Amino acid sequence: MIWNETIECMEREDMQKLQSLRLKRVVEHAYHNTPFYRKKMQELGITPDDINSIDDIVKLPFTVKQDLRDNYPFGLMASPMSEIVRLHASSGTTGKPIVVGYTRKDLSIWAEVVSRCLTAYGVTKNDLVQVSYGYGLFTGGLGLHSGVENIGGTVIPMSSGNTQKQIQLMHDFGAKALACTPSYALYLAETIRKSDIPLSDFALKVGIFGAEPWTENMRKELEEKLNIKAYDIYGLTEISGPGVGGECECQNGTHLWEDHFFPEIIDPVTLKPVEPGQQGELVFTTLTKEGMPMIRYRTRDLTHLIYDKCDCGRTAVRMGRILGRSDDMLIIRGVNVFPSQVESVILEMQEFEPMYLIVVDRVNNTDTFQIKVEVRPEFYTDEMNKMLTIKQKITNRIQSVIGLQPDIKIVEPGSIERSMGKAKHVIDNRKLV
Ligand code: DLL
Repeated sequence: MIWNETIECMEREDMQKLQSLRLKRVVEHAYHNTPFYRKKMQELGITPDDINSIDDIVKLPFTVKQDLRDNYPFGLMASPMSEIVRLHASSGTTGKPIVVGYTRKDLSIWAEVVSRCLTAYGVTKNDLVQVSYGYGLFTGGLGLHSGVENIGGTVIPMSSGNTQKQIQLMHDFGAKALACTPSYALYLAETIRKSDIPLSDFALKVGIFGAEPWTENMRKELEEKLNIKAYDIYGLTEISGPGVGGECECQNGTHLWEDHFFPEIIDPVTLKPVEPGQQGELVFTTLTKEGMPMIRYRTRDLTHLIYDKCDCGRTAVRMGRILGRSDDMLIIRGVNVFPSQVESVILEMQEFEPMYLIVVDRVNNTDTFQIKVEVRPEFYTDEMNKMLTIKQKITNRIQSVIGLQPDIKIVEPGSIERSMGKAKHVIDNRKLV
């Protein structure tokens, strides 16, 4: 099923015409109503008259997270506060939070794009969806919530936390879909396994997972453990929230709703567009946002785009899995390490629980690279030899994938902290020095 066939399956030429028209309009809106954008465009010697087609987008300046911080709280709003009906914010790890504002129309477009995702996952008006993303300033809870209501489904607004109750209600109400971070889904799966309700008593069929990078191996794990189909949902606060893109039944790339959010991939060093299909940094321009338009916003997310028509019939561009954020990349002894690479190895080995924590430090001017992992109870033994063999196996595997020898620390099952939202997979003590 397709929620908005005209748009989701539009011929590329027609989509480009629509994008051109909308780009011109949003640039005019931003230029005339946001001093920040006007100044940046003036510095480059351009005006909205220079933007006549979507190809002209490369003439526009980039926007980065620091720009949102510098204009905290409302400096980037392009609509008067009397038109802003909702605020969301994201804190990140350092500095001031970033704040975004939505007009009524922005909220209805957000609900529309989430509806496209839900329909692509097979969720209909007859279904119950348990929303276990956090409600509040975080966009996850309320974003999914509006989408479910928009398609006429029944929303269970659980928010995150209170894991026992999550399971009880998911079971009693017969939720067909669960929306939460993949790491929280794992924790829920673990809790179900330990509970006295058998998995077969749940009506759950669909997982709507995002807000953090996750791997194909994690998908397999979640599908097996919860007996569901697990789908990706992507988004970020600056651009609206969840639903900037979502997977379809083919599970072969995340469709981006490019009539509202125009994606580009750039080389993060030269800032030039990469060759089609190449990996680089994802950049978005919001084509219809009124409250707080974003022009060429650098997401820091690393991925690639696929323009071929999908087997599902949609022509909407697809995005490959996000490898990670450029600011999540660790450089350990000169080697680039993404937590998702470590995750992928751990999840393909049956000896380990799908939990890990990377701890990096610097001792005598050399980086240390420790990975804490939990051995599954059925592999846990007092026999030193057997444990050493398992340890050697994972050490070799990680070394061959990453090119760096890790110091593996096997910890007791259950001892790595479980996450109810975005998981923390890295402790980098070097930054403290
Ligand atoms: O995480 C919005 C969201 C909520 C998306 C619920 C999906 C589901 P932020 O807190 O602003 O917004 O974080 C955005 O999270 O730039 C990515 O680095 C990461 N991210 C979000 N979705 C995915 C995903 C929400 N599906 C940042 N895969 C983004 C990988 C993701 N990373």
